[in-house]
Amino acid sequence: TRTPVNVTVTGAAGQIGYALLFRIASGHLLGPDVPVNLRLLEIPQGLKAAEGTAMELDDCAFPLLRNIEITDDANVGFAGANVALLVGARPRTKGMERGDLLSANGGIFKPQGKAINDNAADDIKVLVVGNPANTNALIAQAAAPDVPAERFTAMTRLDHNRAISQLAAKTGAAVSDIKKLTIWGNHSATQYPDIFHAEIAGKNAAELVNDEAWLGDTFIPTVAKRGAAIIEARGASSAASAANAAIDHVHTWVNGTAAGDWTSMGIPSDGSYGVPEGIISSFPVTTENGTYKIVQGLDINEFSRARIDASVKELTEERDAVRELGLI
Ligand code: NAX
Repeated sequence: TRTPVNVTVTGAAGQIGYALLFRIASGHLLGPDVPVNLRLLEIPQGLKAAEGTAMELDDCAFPLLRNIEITDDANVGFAGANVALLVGARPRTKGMERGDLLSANGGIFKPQGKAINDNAADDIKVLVVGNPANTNALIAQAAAPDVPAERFTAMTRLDHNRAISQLAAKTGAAVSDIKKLTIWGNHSATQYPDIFHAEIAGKNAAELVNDEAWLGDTFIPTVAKRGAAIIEARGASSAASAANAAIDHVHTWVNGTAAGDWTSMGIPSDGSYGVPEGIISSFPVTTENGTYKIVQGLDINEFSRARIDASVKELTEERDAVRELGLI
């Protein structure tokens, strides 16, 4: 039998946490033959609810779930962690400026990055879900100098999945026929869902759609503003779909992309496609044996260039702001 993998989830008592933990414990994160230990990290006010969730996890009698530990101490929460899902964050509240938001989240992600640095397993993989996800990941990464920078990633897989679904609806294609879609940039309203290299049953998606007005006026804003539309309809922000995307992100990272396809991940830039080195930006990536590679050599047309640049500009501004705040 395999050694259990230690999976840490922060914000475990929140709504994404509730949708996420049962799927991790049932084997959807890592695979149907991989036992897991769960570490639930919460703030003191969240501990009791996390204990309730742990009771329900017990009651599922998941064959793959070995043990559950609940803590408000990051050093304990990340001890021996192989996978860390950083979900808990400080949301933007009314009247909050970007600087306030970034410094409040710096107060969470800087100490968590240090706790990962000091306590996690050597093969630690980190996914930041809590917003602003890309810059929170940058803060955590900067606080973990002993962990290879590429282990810190931010979630744009929900945007990726949303874009596939919108494209399937527009073209009448099956979701499973859509490949090579890309989310570029920030997980924010400036993100750029790119269909120019996407394929639908082997044919170029942009050529099939052949409707630049739909692309600019409908597709891109629908994907970018989907989070707000969910809040409007549901009265609460995306939870199950966000948890599903976190599962997809880690599963793909660990188990690889399919031949002839790629995925989107927020990762530290190596300078590819003119994205400044070091910022955590979304790219098309392939994965194999637990590592990822940026897909190289894609032609970037003018339409795409302008949108990638706009999102990257927002990321460099966020980076400059957290640098000024002494968070990186
Ligand atoms: P909830 O408010 O339901 O849950 C957050 C939980 O985090 C709470 O239980 C809180 O006690 C806990 N928490 C706060 N600070 C913590 C800390 N320092 N350590 C440990 N736990 C802490 O939010 P939820 O709906 O679950 O969303 C979580 C985050 O995901 C938010 O930042 C949200 O903006 C972000 N999202 C990111 C998405 C993405 O695609 N990257 C999409 C979905 C979601 O909006």
